[in-house]
Amino acid sequence: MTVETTTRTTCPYCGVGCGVLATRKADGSVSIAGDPDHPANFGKLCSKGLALGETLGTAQRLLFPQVQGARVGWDEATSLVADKFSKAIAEHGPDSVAFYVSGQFLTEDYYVANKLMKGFIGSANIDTNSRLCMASAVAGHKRAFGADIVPCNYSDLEEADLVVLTGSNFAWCHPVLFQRLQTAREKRGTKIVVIDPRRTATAEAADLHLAIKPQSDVALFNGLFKYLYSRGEADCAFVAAHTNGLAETLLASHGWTIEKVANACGLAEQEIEAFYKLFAKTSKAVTAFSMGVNQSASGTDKVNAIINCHLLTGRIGKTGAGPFSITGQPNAMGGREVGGLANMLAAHLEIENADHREAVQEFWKAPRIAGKAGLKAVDLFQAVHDGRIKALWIMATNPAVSMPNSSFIAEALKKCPFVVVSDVTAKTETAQFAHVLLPAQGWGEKDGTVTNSERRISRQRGFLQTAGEGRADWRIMCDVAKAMGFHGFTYTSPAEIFDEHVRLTTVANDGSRKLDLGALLNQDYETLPPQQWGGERPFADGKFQTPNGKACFVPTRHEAVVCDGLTLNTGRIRDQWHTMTRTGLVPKLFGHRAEPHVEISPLDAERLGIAAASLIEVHNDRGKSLARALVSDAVPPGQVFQPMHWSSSFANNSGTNVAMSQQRDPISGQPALKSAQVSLRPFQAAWYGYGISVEAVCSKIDYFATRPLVVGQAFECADLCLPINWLEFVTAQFAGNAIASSVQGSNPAQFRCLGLTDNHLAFAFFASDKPVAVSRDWLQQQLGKTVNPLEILAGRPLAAGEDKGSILCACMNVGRNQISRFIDKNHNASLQAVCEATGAGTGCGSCRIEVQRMIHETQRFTQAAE
Ligand SMILES: Nc1nc2c(c(=O)[nH]1)N[C@H]1C(S)=C(S)[C@@H](COP(=O)(O)OP(=O)(O)OC[C@H]3O[C@@H](n4cnc5c(=O)[nH]c(N)nc54)[C@H](O)[C@@H]3O)O[C@H]1N2
Ligand SMILES: Nc1nc2c(c(=O)[nH]1)N[C@H]1C(S)=C(S)[C@@H](COP(=O)(O)OP(=O)(O)OC[C@H]3O[C@@H](n4cnc5c(=O)[nH]c(N)nc54)[C@H](O)[C@@H]3O)O[C@H]1N2
Ligand code: SF4
Ligand SMILES: [Mo]
Repeated sequence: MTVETTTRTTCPYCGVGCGVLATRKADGSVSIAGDPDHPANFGKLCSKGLALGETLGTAQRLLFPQVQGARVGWDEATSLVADKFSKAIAEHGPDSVAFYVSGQFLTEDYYVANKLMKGFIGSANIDTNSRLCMASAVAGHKRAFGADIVPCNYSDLEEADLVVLTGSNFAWCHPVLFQRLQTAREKRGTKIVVIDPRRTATAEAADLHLAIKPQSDVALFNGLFKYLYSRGEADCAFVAAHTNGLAETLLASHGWTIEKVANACGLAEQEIEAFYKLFAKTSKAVTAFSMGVNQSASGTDKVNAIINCHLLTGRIGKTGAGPFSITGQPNAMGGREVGGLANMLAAHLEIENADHREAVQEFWKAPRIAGKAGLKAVDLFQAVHDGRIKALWIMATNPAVSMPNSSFIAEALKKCPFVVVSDVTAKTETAQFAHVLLPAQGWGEKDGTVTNSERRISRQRGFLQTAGEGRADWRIMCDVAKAMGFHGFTYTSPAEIFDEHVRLTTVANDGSRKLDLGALLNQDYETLPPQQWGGERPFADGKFQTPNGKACFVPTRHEAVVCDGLTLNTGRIRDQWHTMTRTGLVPKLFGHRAEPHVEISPLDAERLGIAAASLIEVHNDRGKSLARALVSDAVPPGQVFQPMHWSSSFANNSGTNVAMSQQRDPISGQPALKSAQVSLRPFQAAWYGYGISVEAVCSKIDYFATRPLVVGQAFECADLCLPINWLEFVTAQFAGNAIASSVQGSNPAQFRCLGLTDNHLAFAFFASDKPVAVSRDWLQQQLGKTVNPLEILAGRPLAAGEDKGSILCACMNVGRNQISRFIDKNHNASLQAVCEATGAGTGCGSCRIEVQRMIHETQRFTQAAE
């Protein structure tokens, strides 16, 4: 290829759904930029989106179909899968098989999976990781609006005067949208309230942060409801014309005085009152929510408690106002449109409704149609464990890491007679249990559509040649369906599938369903521009999708949660995506957080004898994991926070979900992934280690966390036992290369060594009885270079000023030391000045909050010193 080609596509990560321009250079490399014309991001991208070009290598890819680890051809793999599924169905009935799919599927993949399971196999045993993500929002929307419809769009965040972010770390998880909000706020003075038990980066940017007790959201919003009503803030005309059921909900909120709310939420009455007052007086108010709301045993009630307040004040369907569920995955919304969850049918038609079933069956010309809801994720894996599921097909998700109680999931997968996994890599925990592994096309190769948080459908377009024999997920399923003898899967392109999906949304739709994509019918799929369904605000006309067209208030119950031990809260960090199969390939995305960690309050750390940067064992009766202690007052005493990302692919004995329980919301079936009861104890490491190596290293010691470098890898490690002989230990465990130089300290845990290949640094290893203190960023840059061995063994540059420190700004590669050196010299520098001088925060901007914190801390320190 000699010319550069630029393709307009969409980011495969979060639900913001940013438009991406991917340019294939003449040398085959790919450069990534934000699409200035995409209405989600107008040219911006976050650290993860900007690093997409570095995830396209094929070294980690699954290239060929495999059966029991051996390469086979597609025909053999396809007929084996078809046979096993057909046999299970013939012997044990359609409910003995299941699909577990993903919000990272394209709409076309999702449509085919759902059609195959519900219309042709005749079971509704298809569930998805969206059960762990959006199920409570879906259930809440259905109860309130009669259908799963998101009332807002992104510009509402910019046009609101108050944005309440609850259960959402917006700054890290939806960074481009957060930047849009911040930019609007600079002009408009938007007030931001953050409701989160932790002081997140988002909370630091807020005007008011309510650090509520975990799981007390329903109390807070029931109290708000009562406050609004009793202060005469209800929009009586709206309530009368457009809602049902006020009386019951009023009754349910009756007892929620500010005092009682303060007690339930563990906050001061003044804080609650400040929030309520602000909400009461600001008619342009958006309440945006995500996993802190949805992933809860009371998730659906939390959603409705929020919606109730918006209905009461008529703040819905209007510019700058509404309850706004923010989706997680790139196509969480598209999956809901095609009905790809166990309790849905298709195109917002209901599985419980016989007319709907008949309409869909007729449209599909399907031999049968699932007559009842299927198993939801947690129940589905329970059924796998019980032996009720004989054949399971997992696509585009890694449940062995992301489902709660992961040891139980591993057991279930191990027991299952037939497991098929479709993925872009074989290096996932789930893939280890597969009888058949099918290589899927990855981002950049595949083609289709996704729908973002504001109901905007965008095209993802391929611009790369497919690695190995990878195939589109829809095509893999169609081939299996055909081999099972089903008609109706003869598509030759995603455009045909999309067209069928679009037509299904118009079936039996006389305007009764707002999900009507009819307008897209005559548009060219290849050039389809991003567009929203349901209009900017689907409820602008005040008509909801309930039988009488009115929205429903839903009485909600606060259940106090008692926890004797510590509450384990879990979630995301800024620069990693889920189980790290893609972001984990990019060295710079480890600059922000390098290894599994647990945030713990200084008080609990002291009480439990946990030193900063030491290792902790997080445990309960389901299992245990190891992680680095990040002592921080961002988490209140009694709570700890562990990111969900790490698994045994990146660190021995890590994995947050070993501790999580199967507890779930009774209505949505969504697991309570934000709260488990755990205990912590110090890991009694006899030594801690840090190393870098050009060659791959893997070790079986207790704790070993690795991350990629541009060349080679870096690792952190620790063990309960001291090696008898360090030289032998290092040679055996870490590197094939001979050790060129070493230093043994007086303390038996102290040891440093390095290895050279042709005079270039091949590896270096440092051990100590305390967490190793060396200049990691500098050392990592020395790998593969000609070095001064003394300098390497010292662990830091002998000349001052060369050490960047850990990377704070992943986009511009700016380290903490660089920033603090500038702040030290320029005490009164503004955030803008620091960013301009150092380059930090001038990419996606999501580290600006942390730069601001560094400035504040220096100023505080200087003031105290003065
Ligand atoms: N960087 C990054 N971004 C992502 C992803 C990623 O993996 N990495 N994943 C995407 C996906 S799929 C999703 S679902 C979204 C998730 O996006 P978010 O929901 O914003 O992220 P989380 O970190 O899961 O959880 C949000 C917050 O809920 C808080 N929380 C915990 N318990 C409670 C509670 O009882 N009440 C309240 N009010 N808050 C509580 C937690 O402290 C946490 O800060 O992010 C998307 N974006
Ligand atoms: N403790 C805890 N657990 C959680 C959460 C939490 O907050 N706390 N959050 C939950 C939420 S909201 C979510 S969304 C889930 C996410 O959890 P998962 O969906 O399990 O996480 P991913 O790592 O995104 O898994 C996607 C998989 O699909 C593969 N893949 C990528 N592209 C393609 C493709 O085109 N085709 C195919 N076939 N495969 C592909 C990737 O390599 C990867 O293995 O985790 C949930 N688990
Ligand atoms: S905010 Fe970041 S992760 Fe989300 S879609 Fe945009 S670039 Fe991708
Ligand atoms: Mo999610």
